[in-house]
Amino acid sequence: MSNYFQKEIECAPIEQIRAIQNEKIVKQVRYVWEHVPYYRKKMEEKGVRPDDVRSIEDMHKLPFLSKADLRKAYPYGLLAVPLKDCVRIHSTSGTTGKRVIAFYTQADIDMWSECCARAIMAAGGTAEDVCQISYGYGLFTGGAGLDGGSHKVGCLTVPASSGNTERQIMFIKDLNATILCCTPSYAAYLGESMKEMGLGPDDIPLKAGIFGAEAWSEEMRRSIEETLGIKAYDIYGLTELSGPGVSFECSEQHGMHINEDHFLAEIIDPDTGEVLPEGTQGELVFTSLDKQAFPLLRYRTRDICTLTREKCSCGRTHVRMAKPKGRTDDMLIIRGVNVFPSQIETVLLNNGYAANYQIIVGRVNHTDTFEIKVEMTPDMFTDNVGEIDERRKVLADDLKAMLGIKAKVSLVAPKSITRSEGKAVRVIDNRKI
Ligand code: DLL
Repeated sequence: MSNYFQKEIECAPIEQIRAIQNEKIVKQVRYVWEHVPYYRKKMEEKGVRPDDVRSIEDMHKLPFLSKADLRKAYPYGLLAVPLKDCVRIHSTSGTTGKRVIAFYTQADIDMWSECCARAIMAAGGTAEDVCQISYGYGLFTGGAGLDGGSHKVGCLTVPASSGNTERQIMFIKDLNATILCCTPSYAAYLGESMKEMGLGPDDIPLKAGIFGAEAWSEEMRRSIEETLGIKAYDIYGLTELSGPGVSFECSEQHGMHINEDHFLAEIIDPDTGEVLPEGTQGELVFTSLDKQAFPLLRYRTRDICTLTREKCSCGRTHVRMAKPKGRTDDMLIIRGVNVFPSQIETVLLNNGYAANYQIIVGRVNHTDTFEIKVEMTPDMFTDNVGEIDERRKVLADDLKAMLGIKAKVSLVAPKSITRSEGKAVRVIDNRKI
């Protein structure tokens, strides 16, 4: 059985993809110039006109858009169609400053659903499947995006949304859910709760999970796959570009194929803005090639990753992005050293811990303090203080080897760190800088 939603595009020769992109970019740049005065002004400031962009080779001439631009233009400044042509908005959970609001026409929603349908089929989904969507529904794009994809594939869609963990498990069992969509941290929590209820992987019908919206490591993938008895697929996206489904993993589980007929990716040096060659790590920049309501050209995602065009044995030809390593704004600079939460997660999982941890950063006498609170698993938990301290020392050493700086490590009781039903909150930065 085919696991492509649109094989002719997903597996098209690269020349054909390039031709599609070249045709679309010329149109899209002119469209934005004519309909988005905010971006037109940026182009004028840079001395670029639509005629200067004849193919994707000319992308570098265009100005970048950043989250700051989106905030400045809030709420309607980047809208390219009359409001009466929009049918939906979604919004980021933005913890700082103004939220970003993205607008969609019906055509934008259809394109987005197709991207998510490609992701579901790549994970083995068919019309025979029951797809339980446990991403939040509402302003967050996770629920609505995968819901649209699930309908396109023809799965029986269970719009469970997030929360109410016992009910989630009951639905999985009673409705024979075969595909689960949620954040990886919530998938891990569901697994943990299942164990507590005395349920193992053989007691549930799930075969695949489509997990994204936050960074997660290979170790976390293996742990979830084992607990739930599934194959776990990564999915990436962001509200500004539509939501989940900008890219997705195939059965190779080796990078996420970017839906290149809709989204053009570049990697840049985050400091200089210079475009970097394939394979080099840098900041991911996206251009939406055919969005109508909220078209973004050269949007800086702040996600750090690499791209590869190496042949993929699944047959898809679209460029793959590595799991984002973190975000430029997630990256903590502690005593001058760059620290990514994902590095800590890798060490924890390699040492047999679950990924339940919190990073607490502060500043005392102009020096950064750095604490990592880590939950023990129930089988590690003991009242033997010496044993716990021994364990703590081993972990502290491994963390220091990975991060290059020393952290105060404390081991805490199972379940004492608050669980998230959506994206996990890992970092508490108390420094006032
Ligand atoms: O998180 C959209 C989404 C929903 C993606 C469900 C996948 C599944 P935002 O809330 O706007 O949108 O957050 C976007 O989340 O720039 C990344 O930093 C991060 N992110 C999303 N997917 C992944 C992933 C949704 N698979 C921001 N791995 C992005 C790592 C991810 N980070």
